[in-house]
Amino acid sequence: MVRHTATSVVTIERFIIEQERQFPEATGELSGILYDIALAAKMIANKVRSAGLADILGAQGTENVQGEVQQKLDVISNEIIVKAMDHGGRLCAMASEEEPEIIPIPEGFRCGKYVLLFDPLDGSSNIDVNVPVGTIFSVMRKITNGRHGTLEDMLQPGRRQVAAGYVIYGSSTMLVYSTGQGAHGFTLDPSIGEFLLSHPDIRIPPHGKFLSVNDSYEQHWDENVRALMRQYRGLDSDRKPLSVRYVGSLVADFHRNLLAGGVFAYPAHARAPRGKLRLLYEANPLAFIVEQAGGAASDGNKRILDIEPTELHERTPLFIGSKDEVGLAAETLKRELVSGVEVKAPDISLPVGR
Ligand code: FBP
Repeated sequence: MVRHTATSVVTIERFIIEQERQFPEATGELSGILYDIALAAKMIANKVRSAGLADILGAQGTENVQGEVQQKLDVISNEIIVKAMDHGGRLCAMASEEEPEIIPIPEGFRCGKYVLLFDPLDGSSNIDVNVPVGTIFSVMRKITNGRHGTLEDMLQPGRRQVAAGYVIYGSSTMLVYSTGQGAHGFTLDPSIGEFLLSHPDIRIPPHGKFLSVNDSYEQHWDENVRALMRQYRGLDSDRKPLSVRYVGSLVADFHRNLLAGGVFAYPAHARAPRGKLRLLYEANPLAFIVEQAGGAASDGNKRILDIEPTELHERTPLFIGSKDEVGLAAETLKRELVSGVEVKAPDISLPVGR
């Protein structure tokens, strides 16, 4: 495999082909899916960039299956991805945060051997205030017989992903993805409309600098979570305090911590007993990326990628980022704490990222 540097002028298409060449049995279908996602990302970036000028800011006036108000750009991004992906003959079904049910491949289009799960525009409630938003995607191999993909094909544990990634629409537009051969970042050069390799083989620092958490939920957290947050802040321990950074856009918070080191935490709490973030198209793809970059992801009790999904839109608590801080989360949250005193400490080993 050619070792590129950040200065090599390498388009994402060329990089995908070079990675594919390492698998003589590859058919090119997965590469085709990644091309189409890159194309959809360019189209969404164009909409997001000009959102303030075109009448596409604000709410659509509808709610999605999560009971969230859909932003106009949520609906537009969802349509762009479905239209970019449904006719390539590589997918047999899709699932989106914005759609209650599985999205079938229309009759008349060939069905392929993969399924795509995606969050078309993560953090969309931030669009109107010009805060970075993102697209998150996950690709799984079809496991059922028959032409069309089914719920069973979607409900696979994250460790079975064959590719995953995200796009961040921030000061620049970046696409970060992995097919299990490291995590690589590409920056969109708007002057030529190409994603160029800018961050080859991303490695997340093992010890974090930043803590991303919405602590307005502190009153609803249980004692373990409070104990964990105190440690992240360097209280009750000799740990160096983490600096708090919270944008409220998962992709933006995750991306910062991936490059600079840190932990994003969205614990379960009394009002959200299963957390807020969705397992299949938010936690799983980002967990795949962070492990490929040497980090870790846990729900506080289990490795995210080992969770066996049971519902299409199920939620999960999420602790993701630098290995040391995620390890501390698993260690602290597994402790039995009775009125602040530890009563039992189980074995907490987390698998080491790539
Ligand atoms: P969606 O916009 O895709 O529903 O994402 C959920 C999200 O906005 C994340 O991006 C973000 O991390 C989180 O919710 C913020 O939640 P809260 O407002 O409770 O802190």
